Amino acid sequence: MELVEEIKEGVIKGDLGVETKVADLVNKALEEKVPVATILREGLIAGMSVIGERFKKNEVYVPEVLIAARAMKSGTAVLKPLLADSDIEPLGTVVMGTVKGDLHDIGKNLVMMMLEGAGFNVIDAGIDVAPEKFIELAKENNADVIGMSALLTTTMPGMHGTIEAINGSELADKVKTIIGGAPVTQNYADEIGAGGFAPDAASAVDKTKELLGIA
Ligand code: B1M
Repeated sequence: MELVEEIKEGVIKGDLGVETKVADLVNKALEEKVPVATILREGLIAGMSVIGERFKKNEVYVPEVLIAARAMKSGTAVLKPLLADSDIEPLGTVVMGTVKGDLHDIGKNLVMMMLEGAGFNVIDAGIDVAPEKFIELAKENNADVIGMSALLTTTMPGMHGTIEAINGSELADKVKTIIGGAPVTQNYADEIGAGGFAPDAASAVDKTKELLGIA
């Protein structure tokens, strides 16, 4: 099998128990002068997007996604120093956090992994994130998108508060917003004026691309 295809398969299968397999394959590909962009796009990102599609269709579940993400990260860690010197631009920058008062982060982390896997630069704002912090991080990192997660009906209004704060700031025309989390719906997103809603981590990638006009 071609090396890049092996990297893709390595991400899909995950590196459970063979911690460094994908990293080794990436090193081998670099030795063989496979371009960094090819390794990233046709190997690591392609593998993660297969997992994303399977996750959307309930063919795989959270553990498989976590294992694939770990394999992908071991590969991107090898590429990271080279990416800075290459002309590969991230698809965009997303600041992602769980809204104020809410400490749930499993779903948020999955969304982040999928976005990273798709080629976005993702800034982790963490949990219990106040509107001002979302805005500060978005400014600092010149973000294109602010992503908010909420798992409690009582913290969902934090999304509204953050969107209002964004609309009242200099980011109003610059930053798109996307929201999600178990109690969140498209109706709620429409009600509070969010740019987009996604029901799961893989759809969050599709929606983020759509918001930024990326095919
Ligand atoms: Co809490 N909790 N919890 N909890 N917890 C829920 C959410 C709850 C439904 C349980 C229940 O009562 N049946 C309930 C909420 C009820 C409600 O408001 N409707 C609840 C409660 C009440 C609480 C506490 C208040 C309990 C207490 O202390 N009395 C407390 C609140 C603490 C706080 O946040 N202030 C609390 C605490 C906790 C733990 C700390 C113990 C733990 C969190 C650990 C952690 O996250 N590090 C926890 C957990 C684990 C859960 C359950 C069991 C699982 C949540 C989860 O991780 N799901 C949950 C019950 C349940 O859902 N079965 C529950 C898996 C995750 C992959 O799914 O986060 O939905 P999810 O993410 C999905 C999508 O929603 C989407 O993509 C993800 C992947 O597909 N998505 C996005 C998520 N964010 C997105 C953002 C996007 C797009 C898509 O764009 C930006």
